[in-house]
Amino acid sequence: MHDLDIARKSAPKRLGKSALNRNRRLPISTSLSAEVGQARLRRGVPTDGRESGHVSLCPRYSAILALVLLSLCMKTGAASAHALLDHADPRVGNTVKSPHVVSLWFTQNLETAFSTVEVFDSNGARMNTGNAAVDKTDRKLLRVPVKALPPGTYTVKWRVLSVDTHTTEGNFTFHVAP
Ligand SMILES: [Cu+2]
Repeated sequence: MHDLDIARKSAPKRLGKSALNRNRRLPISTSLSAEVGQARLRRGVPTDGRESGHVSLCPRYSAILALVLLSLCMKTGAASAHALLDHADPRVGNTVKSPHVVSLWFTQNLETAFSTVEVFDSNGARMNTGNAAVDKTDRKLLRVPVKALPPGTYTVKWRVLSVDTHTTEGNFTFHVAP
């Protein structure tokens, strides 16, 4: 599911600037050859000044490449969790006063355009007044405004696209106290 190829193809389009910078290093990490070091030299990437021979650069690049590979493995491992619901407000299963907004926190950053939350009453009537939006500063947070909710049980259905391009969905209920 989480091969590096997918991450490499999709990440630069979807991730922020810092992630882009990280991903520029990806081709190097996937090719453990001295030619890569030479390519970097030709492109004017700063070196330690020992331009005269790539042989002396190899151990240095090998160490860097090993670190990049290691961090990639760790990133990929974390990504395999997909975006799952971490917690919500109102809390899952809790009884609360009528909220104005339902907030859901996920385990991964979300893609705004493809992440939805809908709130239904026990008759299946839609109670959210607009579309869910990912918070601008916390992309793990998805919020949806709701009508004034009479006492009862409400079902929250969510479907999210995380930045690792995987879609997950789920639902939970909360209660509004009489
Ligand atoms: Cu995933």
